[in-house]
Amino acid sequence: MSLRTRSCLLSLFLGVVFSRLSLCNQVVLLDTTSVLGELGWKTYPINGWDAITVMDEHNRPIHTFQVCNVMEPNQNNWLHSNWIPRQAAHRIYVELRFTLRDCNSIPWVSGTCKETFNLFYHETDDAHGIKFKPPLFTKIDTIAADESFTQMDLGDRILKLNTEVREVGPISRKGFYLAFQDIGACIALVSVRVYYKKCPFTLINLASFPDTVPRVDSTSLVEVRGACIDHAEEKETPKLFCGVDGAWLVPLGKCVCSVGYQEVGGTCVACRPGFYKANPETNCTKCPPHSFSYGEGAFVCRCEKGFYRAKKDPPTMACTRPPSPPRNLMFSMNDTCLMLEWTPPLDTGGRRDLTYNVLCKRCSPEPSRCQLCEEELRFLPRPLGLTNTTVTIVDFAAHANYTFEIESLNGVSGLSSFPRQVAIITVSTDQGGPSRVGGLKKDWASPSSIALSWQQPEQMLPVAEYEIKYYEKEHEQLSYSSTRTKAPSVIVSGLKPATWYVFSVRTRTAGGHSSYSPKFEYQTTGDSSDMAPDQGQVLVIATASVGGFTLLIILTLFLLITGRCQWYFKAKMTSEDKRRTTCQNGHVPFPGVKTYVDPDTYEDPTQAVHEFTKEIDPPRIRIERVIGAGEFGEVCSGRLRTPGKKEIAVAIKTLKGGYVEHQRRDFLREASIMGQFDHPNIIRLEGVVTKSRPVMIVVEYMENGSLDSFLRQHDGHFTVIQLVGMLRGIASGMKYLSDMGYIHRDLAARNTLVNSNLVCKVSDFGLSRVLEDDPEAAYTTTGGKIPIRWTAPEAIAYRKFSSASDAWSYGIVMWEVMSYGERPYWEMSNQDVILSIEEGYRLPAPMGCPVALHQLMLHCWQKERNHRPKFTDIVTFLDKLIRNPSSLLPLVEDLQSLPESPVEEMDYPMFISVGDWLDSIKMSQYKSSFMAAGFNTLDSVARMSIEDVRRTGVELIGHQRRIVSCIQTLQLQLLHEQEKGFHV
Ligand code: ACK
Repeated sequence: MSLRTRSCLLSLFLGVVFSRLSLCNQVVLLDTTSVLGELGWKTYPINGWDAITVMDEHNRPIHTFQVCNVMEPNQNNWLHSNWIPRQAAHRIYVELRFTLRDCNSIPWVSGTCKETFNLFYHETDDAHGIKFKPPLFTKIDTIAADESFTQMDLGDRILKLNTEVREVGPISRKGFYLAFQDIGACIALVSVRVYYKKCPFTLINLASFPDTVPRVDSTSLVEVRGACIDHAEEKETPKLFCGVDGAWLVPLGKCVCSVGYQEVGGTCVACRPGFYKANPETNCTKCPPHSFSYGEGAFVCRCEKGFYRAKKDPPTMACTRPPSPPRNLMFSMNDTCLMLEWTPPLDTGGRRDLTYNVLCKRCSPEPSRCQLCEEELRFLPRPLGLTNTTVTIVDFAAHANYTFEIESLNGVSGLSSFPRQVAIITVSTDQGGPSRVGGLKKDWASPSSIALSWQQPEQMLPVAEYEIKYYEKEHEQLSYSSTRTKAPSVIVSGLKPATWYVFSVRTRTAGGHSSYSPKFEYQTTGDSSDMAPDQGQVLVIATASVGGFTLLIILTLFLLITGRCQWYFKAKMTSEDKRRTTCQNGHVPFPGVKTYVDPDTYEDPTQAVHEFTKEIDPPRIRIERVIGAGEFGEVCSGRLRTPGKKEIAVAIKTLKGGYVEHQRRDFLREASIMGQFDHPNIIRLEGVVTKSRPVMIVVEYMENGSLDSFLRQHDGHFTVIQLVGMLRGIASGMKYLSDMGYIHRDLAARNTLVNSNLVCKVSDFGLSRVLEDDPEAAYTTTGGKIPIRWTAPEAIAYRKFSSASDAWSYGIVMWEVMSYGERPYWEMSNQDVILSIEEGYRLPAPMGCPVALHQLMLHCWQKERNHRPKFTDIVTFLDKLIRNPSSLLPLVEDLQSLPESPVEEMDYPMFISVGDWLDSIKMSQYKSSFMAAGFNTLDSVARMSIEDVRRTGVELIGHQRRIVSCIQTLQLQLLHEQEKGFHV
């Protein structure tokens, strides 16, 4: 764009009528002041007009024409220009600058003196000169001076310069001549400028409008359509109107910068890398999460690897990925319905359009013989595209094993080549879900309450709670009430006197609900109450069993620790010993239980690898990313395809190149060991790659990685029951290993892996002999490398490793779990740890640790290894705690703050006020909150639910637990008082 055009543009302002225009809207056809050479204009007659050229201060010629024949009559002096091309003009403007002498100022002039001159023009296509004839010319106007001068004094040159402009048009020939007729005036024509007007090139609303010549007809405008500038597009047709005086009028419509570009100072500039513009009407914006743009001018950002955009996703949306699998898949079943329930995936992939598909396989005992079974079953509401986290299945066959895979999907699942992840559950229709409760019996009854108890069902999964349904026998059809308890007993209160009630109970476990027990009918006593003869006794037992149950456990453990109960374990061991037979390693396995074979006993270790592992064809493995580093090489995550089976997620340990033979042997040793195990709490070996490079060990993938870092990342996130559940899993895995005769030697939270369902699995077997890899392992004085903080004293001192030393390590793992990954013995040096253990010091209970668990830890850390619990005892003990969660309520810190003789103290005396009661349970700080919430009588407190406790403002979980457990005792006491009252 020329400088001139730009300056014109500056003077043009959007949306207004451009009244004050500079010269930029004029196209000059002739300007005598800029002609450097001869003008070559002609005069008639010769002695009429004089052409006088003077030089200005820049030495440029000023062409003037003068005439002053005022004394002589009948003057007719003509001056005519050269041929002036019209160019695009339809209407031309002639600007004359001249001086004209006042006749009065000239002495002696007669009436011949004039003060005007005439302006003429002649249109012609012929540019080659004309033979001058006045009649050829058409008069434009008579020109008079606005100012005339009285004296032409060349000394001080007082010139009064007149400027007159005349309009001529329409003109249509290729050019024209101008002529000036003097009829007796005294004139000096100083300059002649001929021009036409145009609306100049301009940029408005990102559109360019070319130079436009206005219409001759002054009443109509020229409509001009603009062209969008580079990288812009029409939003609405851009238009301007060119007015007759060269002014642009009325801008309409506009262009906008195209996608990938944004407007900066009237031009369209490309979006920078990392930015994009998908819509012409917006500005460049930063790429949404999980997407990027490398180049300039991006109109969309590309998704990062592993992330996708569904067809209907707008480019403004973050890229998303398929969801992780559903969690906590559970089932419950009755005779006709099987209900699957799960919780949504941890990772929804960043989308809300989550759905679930249920796939059913029916498997015969031979695992490879599975067939799809969706067709056979009826799914309510349907098997695919579920939006709720539950599905009911009917029409299933009895005595069948169904495996259900629940897959989470979202809008990008179909775009990912990554195999879908599923949660799997196997349901045996023989099993009927959790076992039903049987033997519901009445312990006692009062006019308003009935106490019931029942047998705990024998089953694999611990009972989370019991639900008791009851209704008045007479009003069966109307409604029923229900209550829940964690213990296998309940006091149902608020009943009518002398009324028959129908009760049934069901259990809830991680596997879902059982069906209800058969119905039992019991009656409340009449108002004049005749309590059962043994009622008093029952009450005492009930009080003791609720209030003091935990303490009984603690007491038992205490006796065990002090050796008083050793007979129990010894007796057990003796009977077990009898059932065992000796095998290699001095291990005593159960008959019929597979025994671990040490690969080192093979002359050729490769033989052990062949025997205990499966060789995997490398193309079946897809390595996806590195997740860590092992001693032998990287640990990666990836996928394993097995013909006829679903792809599964795996972890792949690799042996780095350049290894020597003994390193390869040590690396594969872990696989030979792992391949012998098959237990849900032991990491499962999928296979090995030994026949090609790199050598690999492929194991099941554990989504949450190692337990220690997982706990540290989720400090305080889990309930005690969840933590105990994890510990139970580890104990169960260890029981399996010890039953197999395998000694781990490096059991620690860092060597335990956690999957997405919080299932913990014992891992790291290869190093059970050398421990080279464990960063915690330190050299002992006897030369071995040992993880001091986790290892039993006899193993540190004289390398006496056994399942009992594994039990010591298990106690440390318990401590790690309950402290959410704290480092055992904190920053104490290894040497100090050894010395303090020798002196009898043991790790104290972590904060919030139930007494029962710390006692178990202490039990595992007995100096005398034969006094430590066996893993089978640990599993049984933890199962009991899980079945009786109230036994986990007393925390070590609670006990420490209570006076001695806990059993008696837990049996509270009868209080007069709520304040006294809160004082007695060391919760005085909540007195005013209880009062404010209206809980100002002991009766009302006894009816408080956990929600009520929270609502009163008790926020600390430990305090909530304490108050709720004390409310249970209070209820019993009040009941007891009430019953005593009946006797009075
Ligand atoms: O704590 P992490 O995430 O869990 O980092 C370590 C890393 O590899 C080096 O050992 C992780 N890892 C090992 N085995 C597995 C597995 N089977 N599944 C998932 N992660 C694993 C471990």
